[in-house]
Amino acid sequence: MKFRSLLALASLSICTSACADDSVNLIPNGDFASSIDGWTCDGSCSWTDQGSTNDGTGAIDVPGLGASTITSSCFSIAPQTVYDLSFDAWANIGLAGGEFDLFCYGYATTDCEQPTGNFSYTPLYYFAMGSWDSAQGQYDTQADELSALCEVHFSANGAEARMDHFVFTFNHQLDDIYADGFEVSP
Ligand SMILES: [Ca+2]
Repeated sequence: MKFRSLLALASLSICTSACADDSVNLIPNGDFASSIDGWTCDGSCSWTDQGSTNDGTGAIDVPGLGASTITSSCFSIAPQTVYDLSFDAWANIGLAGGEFDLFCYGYATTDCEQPTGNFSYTPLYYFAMGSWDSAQGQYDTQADELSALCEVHFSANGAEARMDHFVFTFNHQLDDIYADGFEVSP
């Protein structure tokens, strides 16, 4: 078998194993299936059955003058990897607008105890007034990162706010084989 064919096979097998993980959402309870378990708030928050999708799952609900930050639990990530992330937000704020800023932070330990200083920032400027809006971003992990957590800092001008459908999924690895250009078919 020619060298190029072997390379193609090697790339295919890498894609097969990596692509199998594409749909795995790494954020624990990112869809608030039946509770806000795994999430913490810096003020009052609760579970609501009014989620962003019609899949029968709920959302995290923050009353006006409730929390201003919600934080996920810690989850495992792979070093040198690009992840896609997204989330949905809802508020009842009239014409004033609001802002939901998603931050995801990386840690060099498996338990989110040793921050690396690396993070991603995905802002959602909200003007939808009583309907769901969404934001998408990416997070590139460093060579020393093994865990992460995400949190939203938000300002909804004292109005009720909801967040739902947090997704953090594998996009691609930053390995040498990709840097060499073999991700492109010959
Ligand atoms: Ca949901």
